[in-house]
Amino acid sequence: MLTLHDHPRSGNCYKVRLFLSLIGKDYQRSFVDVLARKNQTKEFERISAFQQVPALTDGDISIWDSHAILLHLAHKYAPEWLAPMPHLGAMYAWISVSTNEIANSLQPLRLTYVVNSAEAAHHLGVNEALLDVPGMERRTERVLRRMDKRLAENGWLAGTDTPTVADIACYGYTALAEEAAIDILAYPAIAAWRKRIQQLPGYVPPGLPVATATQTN
Ligand SMILES: N[C@@H](CCC(=O)N[C@@H](CS)C(=O)NCC(=O)O)C(=O)O
Repeated sequence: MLTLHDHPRSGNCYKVRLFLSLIGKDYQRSFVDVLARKNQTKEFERISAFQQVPALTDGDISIWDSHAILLHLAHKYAPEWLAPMPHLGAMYAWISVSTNEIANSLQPLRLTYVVNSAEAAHHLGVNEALLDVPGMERRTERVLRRMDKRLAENGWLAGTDTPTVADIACYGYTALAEEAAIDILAYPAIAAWRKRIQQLPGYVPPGLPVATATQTN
């Protein structure tokens, strides 16, 4: 049985919950209350080197980082979600957009709306006075414009006929854009792509009642 170390408000965890559901893989959920800093234990560090969620336990293997988990799951259980040549490079490039451009713009911007600025600064590892919200807004607009341009030309980010793990990686926080006060209708190709993802068999929306989770840390 797979175990997902999870937090219901985390967009990174949502990527993994969504993908597990899309590929029809059963798993159990272990709630790690990162907002209450219950992740800062030696026990959790053995599973997740940076003590962050998501982390996945698959038999003897522990994997941390949403993108590493998506790739592990696709390679092991759902290879149809990996782009073939000549689209493989584009798949990795868009996964990289999720790990860098989105993780440094929309993801922290949304965090500043979801928790107070002192908490956001703590989780981002910066002094509260240095929390650069206008910079996050500028970077968010830039990455969404680029994604919109790509998706106006291709139905899926890797340029394939069917979605790949790159779409799930980039969807995680794009699905939560409204929580960062973004009007997604300003990006019509992204809005249409979000609808296509929402129509995939097995789709689950972001967010979970905390009560459905089991606290283990
Ligand atoms: N690169 C990682 C980032 C994971 C991450 O930022 N996790 C956040 C929740 S979304 C976390 O666990 N924060 C708690 C902490 O860093 O103490 C991924 O893509 O999964």
